[in-house]
Amino acid sequence: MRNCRKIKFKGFFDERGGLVAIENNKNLPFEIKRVYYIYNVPQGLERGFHSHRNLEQVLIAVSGSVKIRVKDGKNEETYELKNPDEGLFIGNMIWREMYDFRDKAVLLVLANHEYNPDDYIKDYKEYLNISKEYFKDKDSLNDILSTDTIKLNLVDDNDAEFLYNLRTNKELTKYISPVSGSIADQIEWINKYKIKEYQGKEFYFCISDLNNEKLGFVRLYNIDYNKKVLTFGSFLLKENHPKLTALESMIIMLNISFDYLNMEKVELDVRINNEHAKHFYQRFGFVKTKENNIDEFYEMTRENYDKLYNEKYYKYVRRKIKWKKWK
Ligand code: T46
Repeated sequence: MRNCRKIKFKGFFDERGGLVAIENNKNLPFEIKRVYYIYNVPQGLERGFHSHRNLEQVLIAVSGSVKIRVKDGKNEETYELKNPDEGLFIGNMIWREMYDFRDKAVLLVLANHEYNPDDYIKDYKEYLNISKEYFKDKDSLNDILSTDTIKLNLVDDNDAEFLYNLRTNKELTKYISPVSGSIADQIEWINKYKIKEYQGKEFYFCISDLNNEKLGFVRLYNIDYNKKVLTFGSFLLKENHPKLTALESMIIMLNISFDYLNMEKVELDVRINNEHAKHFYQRFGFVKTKENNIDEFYEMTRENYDKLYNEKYYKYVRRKIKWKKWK
């Protein structure tokens, strides 16, 4: 489902009850400009039946429960909100219908804009036309993140268990920091990451094969749009992954960095004793720039990338996609 997802808030629970705190841009992807709530909805009545051109909101059932049917013009999904420590982020261009209000439901809504009646699209046919156009460009992101053998998807809650399994695997995490805690902690971590993703500060991908078997993860972070440099890392593949997975993932990451995010340089660091990774990056065309007692630092410039792409990488992905610029 595009532009819509559940958010889990951290709850503080003790014998006195629970407390959830929400702060702009911390555990909420935007700044709150308006708060409203819907309550006393007679049983069986439905509300909504519209989309917003620009407005983004988070809906929370602070009491009782409510179901939300959302549509993006192509997909449809139903979410049930019944816990005050979870919310539903609904971005712009999403059709919503709220129904089945139960148990004295109070639906709290946090919105990133003041009320504006012109922002509503209330006619479903009109919505379908506008949303089709709107999502056309956005879809290209997922369409091109694939080769003949793998595809990449931006990480979400459904990847938490796999992420947990890989990051608690001692062998695999010899050279990166392992995680402690539980799958629930990974979900919370992913939720925090999603805010950075929304702000264009970081992109974390789950790599899978074309049968949807998950193979690993890779991340672009420290994205600096002024200096046009970012860091590549958190590259983790499960044991016995197909032979070309690392190479193909790397090529897609560089394609995104240079041709979508418009970077001039991609940097990475690797533990000095991680011979396998060092060898891989060097063979791939990364150039070592410095080292300290713990890490070696490598970089790939745009010039180098363009050259290597045509000479070496092209045959693996067979196309270099010119992305629309992010910024
Ligand atoms: C949405 C869903 C989740 C205002 O005057 N100011 C406001 O900020 C809002 C939200 C509404 N109104 C007025 C406009 C209507 O005369 O309140 C009346 C009821 O609003 P509406 O029929 O739009 O309510 P819902 O439940 O169908 O939709 C509301 C929000 O409008 C909408 O943005 O996403 O909740």
